[in-house]
Amino acid sequence: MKDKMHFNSKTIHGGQEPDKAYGAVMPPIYQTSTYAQTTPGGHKGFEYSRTHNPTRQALERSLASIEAGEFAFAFGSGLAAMDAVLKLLKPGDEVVSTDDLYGGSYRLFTKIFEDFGIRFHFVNMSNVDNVEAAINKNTRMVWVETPTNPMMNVIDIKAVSVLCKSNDVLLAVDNTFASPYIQQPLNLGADIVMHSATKYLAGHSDVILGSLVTNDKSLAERLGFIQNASGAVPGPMDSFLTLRGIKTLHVRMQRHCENAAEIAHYLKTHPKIEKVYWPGFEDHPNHHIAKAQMSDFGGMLSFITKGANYESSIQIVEKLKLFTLAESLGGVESLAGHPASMTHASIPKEIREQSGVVDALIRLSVGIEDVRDLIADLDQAIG
Ligand code: P1T
Repeated sequence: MKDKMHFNSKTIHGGQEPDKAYGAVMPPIYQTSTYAQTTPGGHKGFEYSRTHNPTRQALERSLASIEAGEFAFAFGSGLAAMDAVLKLLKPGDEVVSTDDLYGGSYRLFTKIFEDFGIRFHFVNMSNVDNVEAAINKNTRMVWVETPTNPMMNVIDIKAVSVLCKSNDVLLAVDNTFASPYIQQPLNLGADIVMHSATKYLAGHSDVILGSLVTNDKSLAERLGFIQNASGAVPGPMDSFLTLRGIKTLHVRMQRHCENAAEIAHYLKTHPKIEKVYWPGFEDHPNHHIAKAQMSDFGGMLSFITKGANYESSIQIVEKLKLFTLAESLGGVESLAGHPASMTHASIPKEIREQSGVVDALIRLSVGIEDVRDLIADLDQAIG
């Protein structure tokens, strides 16, 4: 029965059983580093919390269920999860990555892993031919972020996966912006799906956590080994909070999507707005792919006001009252950000501008407040 559940039941029940000790409906926060053994190796399945912890295990089972995967691993942050994926590689290996992606991901690739002899090619994946052109005999992995942060480009996961399979290349997808409510990359041919669970999965801006899910047993064995050997695991409290967040993912996402759609349309017809980046518009370059691979368009959007520059965009985000000026996204409260000086500041200006992350760009993470209040706030800030 539980195997056949629909998504909106999986968020609540997927992989979950009442706790074996006392029947607690929510898994207890097993705040322990170690477990008593009767004889060396004689234990109840847990020996040390870097390796396994019952609260983290409950979260990992939930993550596997909602991403339609078999094996899941939780990490201390989204970047720690990415770090584990990159440790599948060896010096000399090459990665083809989305050119428009979270600044911290770009920094991890270029400032850490390039020093270990891994080469990254950043390409515009809105056109899948660009991925094919960048693959060579050393390519081991394609890294896709879709929708992209912050330009909201949409990449055809299925088409990239066909390309990866024919070239014997791993496909990893950062599903943070969409969430599994909207898009399930493993079902579209990805080998690994990664999340900054800090965002929509946990959903309340109160935890930093990352996750990986795969259906491939040998990849799972290697990722599990890396998780334990490198040790970037989340604690039981953060695992508990993320698991609690997931239980309302579907109802939160529905409202995030509705509110973002309304705000996108409001901005598009606003006389002071130059451009709105949101995949739900029919004139979005990959709207047809978004419609095919996503069940809705998400809670994120970016925009530029007419004649805007660095200073005028900063003025707008400072004027907002209900939208909080902050890094991050995906929480119940609305956030506004200025990518050039905040989330994407670690990407050199000339490189970020090539993918559209100009000084005038403003990014919104639309929360689940009453949308009339959010529009009133934007109205007074844009003027
Ligand atoms: O912050 P952390 O949990 O380590 O996740 C990193 C990360 C990875 N992938 C994507 C698509 C992300 O957006 C992030 C984190 N992003 C922000 C903090 C932000 O404001 O964009």
